[in-house]
Amino acid sequence: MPQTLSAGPFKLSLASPLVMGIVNVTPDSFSDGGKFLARDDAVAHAHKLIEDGADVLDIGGESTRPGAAPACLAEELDRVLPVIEALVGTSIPLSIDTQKPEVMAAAIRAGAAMVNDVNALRSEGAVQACAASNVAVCLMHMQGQPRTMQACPSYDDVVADVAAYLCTRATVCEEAGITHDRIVLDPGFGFGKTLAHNLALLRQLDEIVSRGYPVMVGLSRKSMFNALLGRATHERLVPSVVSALIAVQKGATILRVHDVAQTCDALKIWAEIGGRCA
Ligand code: PT1
Repeated sequence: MPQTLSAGPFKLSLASPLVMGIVNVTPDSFSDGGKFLARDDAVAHAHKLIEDGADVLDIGGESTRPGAAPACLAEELDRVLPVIEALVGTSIPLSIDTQKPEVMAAAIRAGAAMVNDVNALRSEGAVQACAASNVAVCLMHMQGQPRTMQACPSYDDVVADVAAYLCTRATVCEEAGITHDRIVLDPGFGFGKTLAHNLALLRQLDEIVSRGYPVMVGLSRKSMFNALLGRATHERLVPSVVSALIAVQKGATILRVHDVAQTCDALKIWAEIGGRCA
């Protein structure tokens, strides 16, 4: 079932998987350049990811990795808006990775075509902020909050629970006027999940795909590869690319990754041997 994702002015074909490149705009505590350097770095990195073959860029100003503390609104706006403004003229759609409705609204005004929310638009006003425009939305499953979510994740049946939650959130969005062709679901690898939970979600990703919405996955460099393989962050390229390809074989159509060039290589091989593209 080849689908099209409607994201602002873009109609994105999902007949072959899309690669979403990650652009983090969080200040590097080791540099003296402060926020201007972080901005310039982010914009330069974004151009590199486009050159490497990214189909979409995901711009985020708040870390959501395990243990991370929330960013304040002014800080987050100050990080992401100049980067969106600098990139909005480029050829590919921009996604804003945020949980805050105010950041969503400002990013949409600046030209973002997609909202990627690890909180699945549960913040007060988030659904409305997206419904008021024609952006695509990615609804991700998370148990708990980033700061404490890995303390003791627990599910009756992780795949069934995550699928049911995502469908409920999609229904809320559709009732608010966000049409089906603007909605993407994401099981949220690493967000309140043990290694066994993450592996069950990857093994049975087709069950989430079968709900009829495009599925995005973010596996890139995550600590599940440390739990499984004992690999430090900089040693997770191969596991990340391999897992992304497994996700694609199970029906994922958007891959949120750091390593765009290598992921595109994997997809090229897969397409050449007849991966589901027709
Ligand atoms: C994701 C995702 C995201 N991940 C979507 N957005 C992050 N839609 C940010 C670890 O275990 O998967 N999907 N936005 C990054 N978050 C994490 C979580 C980073 C866990 C690292 C880990 O190492």
